[in-house]
Amino acid sequence: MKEPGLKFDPKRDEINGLSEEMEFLPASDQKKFEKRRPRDVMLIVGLVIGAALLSLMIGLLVWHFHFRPDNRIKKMYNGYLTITNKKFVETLEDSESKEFQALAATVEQMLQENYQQIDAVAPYYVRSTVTAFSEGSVIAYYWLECQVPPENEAELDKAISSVSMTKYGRSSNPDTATSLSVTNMVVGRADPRKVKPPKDKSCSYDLHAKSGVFSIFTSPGFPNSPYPANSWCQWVIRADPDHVLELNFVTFDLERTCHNDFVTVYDSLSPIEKREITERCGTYPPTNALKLMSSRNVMLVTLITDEDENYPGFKAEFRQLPKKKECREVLEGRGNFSSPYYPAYYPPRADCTWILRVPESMKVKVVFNVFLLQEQHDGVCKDYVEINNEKICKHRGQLVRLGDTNEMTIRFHSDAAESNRGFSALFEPYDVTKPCPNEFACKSGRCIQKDLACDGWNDCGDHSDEFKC
Ligand SMILES: [Ca+2]
Ligand SMILES: [Ca+2]
Ligand SMILES: [Ca+2]
Repeated sequence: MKEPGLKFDPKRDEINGLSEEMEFLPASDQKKFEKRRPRDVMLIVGLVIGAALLSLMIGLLVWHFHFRPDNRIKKMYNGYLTITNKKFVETLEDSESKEFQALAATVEQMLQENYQQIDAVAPYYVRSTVTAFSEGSVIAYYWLECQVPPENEAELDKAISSVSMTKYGRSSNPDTATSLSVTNMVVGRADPRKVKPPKDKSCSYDLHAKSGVFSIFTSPGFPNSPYPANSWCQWVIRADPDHVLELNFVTFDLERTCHNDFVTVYDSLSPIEKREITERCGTYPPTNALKLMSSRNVMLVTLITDEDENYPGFKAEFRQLPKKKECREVLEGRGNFSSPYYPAYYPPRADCTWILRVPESMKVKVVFNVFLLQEQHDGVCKDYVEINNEKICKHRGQLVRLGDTNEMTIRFHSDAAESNRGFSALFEPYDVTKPCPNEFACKSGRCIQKDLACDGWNDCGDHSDEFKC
């Protein structure tokens, strides 16, 4: 600014002007006067252009750093972590309590410090908000908000899902009273439709289960009016420590298209996909009621609806049951067994074993009349029944297996998300010498009518009735 300012010295100009006036008038001197003019004009024009260019440059810089259209998009993640050096107290269930707010602030600060240490996250990190706590020692559920340009989105997703806070375990706060030991961090990208502002408490309910008796809740308006359009409702359900939750939808009638209206149940207090037990829409009659189980003492139910076609909604009942310490049984002779809590959906993270024994001269034959497990992803069974070292998660029709001896071990495993109805099975002794009296014996151990053998149809399921024809 200084350089052009010097040239355009108002004082000098004034003097020039004065001298010109003093030299005035004789018309004959017009020439001299005229001679000076173009130089002044050029100077002014030059100054104006210079000033314009300068302000344009400044303007561009200001725009670049302050007003450039912000293409960053808001991205929400959610998850939970386990704090091992804090004890759960009941007041932590109430988000208005002093204890809740103090611990939430400490966790939020720890999350902020940790996320800001990660190069791939720090530029996009906005804030963390703790929404709930539950037992074990203390589990904190939270939302994580980021602002990221679309081109960096995938990279951020990857960075966040691979963060393990065990590595960044302690808050750097030197005050040991607020230092947290953190393990078991689970976090994932939130489906934008399932994001509710963390502090929004509308249509949000906190419930506590009782033992033995069922408590009830319904979708808004049920049964007098359909649920409202554009709802986002949640029910936070808790049980006592060392209990699990049973949730039954007594009535369930939602729009048929799950993309529009849906209920999601989580094995967590965060609506996190990795802990989703199931997502349902449509209708479930009482004869095929939807019954769900949690793996711990918490469950989250959400109802999300779109702008039109509102249905009656649901009525649900829930109660708490003592958590089984071990899922292992030894059964002798013949009998029935089923996935845990059948016909309720099996709980996530279940591992059960059945040892089946029949008289020594016999073999064990097991028949699954119902077999509905989470289907495999990428060729891997997430939930499965293991028989004779074979992991099975999908089977059409009756599943029959024969043991090699008079003892058979059956294992059941479910992972952390997505449950299904499970299985119902029976076992009995199988006499190798006369396996199917008056019937045809399939290789699998299944018995079929004699006239179904060699009729050109695979009745056994393993083609053994069509082999030696
Ligand atoms: Ca709808
Ligand atoms: Ca599963
Ligand atoms: Ca056949």
